[in-house]
Amino acid sequence: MEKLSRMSNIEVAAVLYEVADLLEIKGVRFKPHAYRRAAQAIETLPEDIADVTREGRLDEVPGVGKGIAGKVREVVETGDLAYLSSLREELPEGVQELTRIEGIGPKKAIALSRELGIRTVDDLEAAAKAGRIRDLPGFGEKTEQNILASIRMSKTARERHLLGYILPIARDIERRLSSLDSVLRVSLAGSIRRKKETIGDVDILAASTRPDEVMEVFATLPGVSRVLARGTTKTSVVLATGVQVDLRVVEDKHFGAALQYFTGSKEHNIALRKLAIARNWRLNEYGLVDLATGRVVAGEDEAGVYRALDLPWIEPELREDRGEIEAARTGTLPGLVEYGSVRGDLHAHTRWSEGSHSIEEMAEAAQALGYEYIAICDHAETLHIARGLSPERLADQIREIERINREADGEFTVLAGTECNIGMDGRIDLPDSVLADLDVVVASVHSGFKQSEREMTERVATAMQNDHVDIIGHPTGRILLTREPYRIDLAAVFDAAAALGVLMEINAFPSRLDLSDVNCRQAREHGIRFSLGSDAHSRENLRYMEFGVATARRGWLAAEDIVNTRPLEDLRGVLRS
Ligand code: DGT
Ligand code: CA
Ligand code: CA
Ligand code: ZN
Repeated sequence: MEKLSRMSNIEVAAVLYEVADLLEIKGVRFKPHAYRRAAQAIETLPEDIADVTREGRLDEVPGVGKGIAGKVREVVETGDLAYLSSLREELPEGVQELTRIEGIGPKKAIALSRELGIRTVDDLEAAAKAGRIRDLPGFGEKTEQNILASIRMSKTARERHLLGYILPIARDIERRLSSLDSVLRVSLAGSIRRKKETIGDVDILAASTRPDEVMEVFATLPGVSRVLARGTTKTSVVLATGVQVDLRVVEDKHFGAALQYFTGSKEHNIALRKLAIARNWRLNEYGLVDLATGRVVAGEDEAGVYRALDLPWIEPELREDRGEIEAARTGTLPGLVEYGSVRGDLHAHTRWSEGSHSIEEMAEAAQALGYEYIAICDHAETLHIARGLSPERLADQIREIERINREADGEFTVLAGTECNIGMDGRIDLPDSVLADLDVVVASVHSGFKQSEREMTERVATAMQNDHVDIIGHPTGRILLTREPYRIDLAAVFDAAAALGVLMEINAFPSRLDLSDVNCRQAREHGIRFSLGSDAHSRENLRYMEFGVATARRGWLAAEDIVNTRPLEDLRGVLRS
């Protein structure tokens, strides 16, 4: 007898997340954190939360205490939570939606709702555009402008998704499809194959003689929440995470041409088509056809399409019409850094500051990834929100790292590092005597983003004057889909860094990817060398490195441009002593 409703782990977690948000809006302390922790645990639980609940094992789920366990049981059994409904009723209408806009806290949201009757982001945008917000006490003209800027960012955020979060999901679908007997070939296509930093939708291409069967499996995959359109050549679905996935099924003989076409970018395809037209050929998703004779020149495999146009195959990451076709034509395509060529991670956090795992756990995970070394770069003291280390604690950490290295006996090396903070005046928040004891010093800006371009440029340049600084961390401070880069004269920073031998980080954390692909390419022209860092806050995060490599590849970088593709001894030679 199945009495329980079948709430998925994600649905149960969503209820707890909303409770956390509402408690936070109300100004309740500690409880939001507890609800969020429980939601995270349930979201990533390998078992079905409904089973765990039924078997009375909720106390085994980390972060689920007695109080929250009762709530979880109610959600699982009834599909609802009375506590959540009452929280919703307590707040003026619209407050929850408004607080999703960066810069609008609970107080502002309540004022907007009460004073101006603003309930939705659309209301808010209209009011800001009409200049009706500036006169509210505590708002002003500048706030009104900031609100409009934040709304613009949040609109893009609703339409696009971070590569780092979507790629594993897309690969999972790819794997499920490739295991079908009816599928001959399958590949990701579109921006996700080009590894663009954000993804509008996921495109997948399959070759099959039985498209109906493939579409049936696809439309009923776990995680599909809505089928938008269903056909034999194209089916579009929306996943629970809100991302749209398009599957196209073609005949095997068209697979190469279709893969080329649906990988894009659109601009790359247009440039490529020009080469075909110049030969009186036609290039589309079915193939490359000689219009004079009707002969099919290519179409079965993708490299064949490029070969027929006298081009080498072009890596998907380069297909943005940024000169790659010209480079291919003249044999000057860069030899891109490979995904497997990183030998160590130069930016990882541990439990010593805001990370979740010990130094040893991080080292073991890094070794399991095939690395030779990892640099532990916890925050320094002034970053209080991240529980930064005092010079004394850092000295303790260095001793701990020395002990671990003695035990590892050369099999693997932990580098002692820091991610120190660049103060408003460019000063580093650790004394030189401490910096001198470290193998790797990453210096980053974490506050004061509103400085003028001149001040910020000066600030970073001052930091680089400190001989101990090896790397500038996440050099533009952007948070994808949330926060624009701070104003800074990158060309000036790159020139100074190249002269001083300071490295620029490519921070691989999915929401950062900083430097960006375009900035990497620009930096390289200024003679910059790069370091790749995952900015991992847990063992699992070390896998983010892939997105940093993708960014480097999209920035036309080779292995030689990136210092942590080198063996440890070489790397030590590159870091400033
Ligand atoms: P996205 O989804 O916004 O991150 O970017 P894409 O590049 O994945 O774009 P999407 O999903 O609209 O289309 C996938 C690919 O299909 C695109 O990269 C190139 C190809 N494509 C789509 N529409 C057109 C078109 O009108 N002309 C050409 N030449 N190619 C197109
Ligand atoms: Ca797409
Ligand atoms: Ca698409
Ligand atoms: Zn940082």
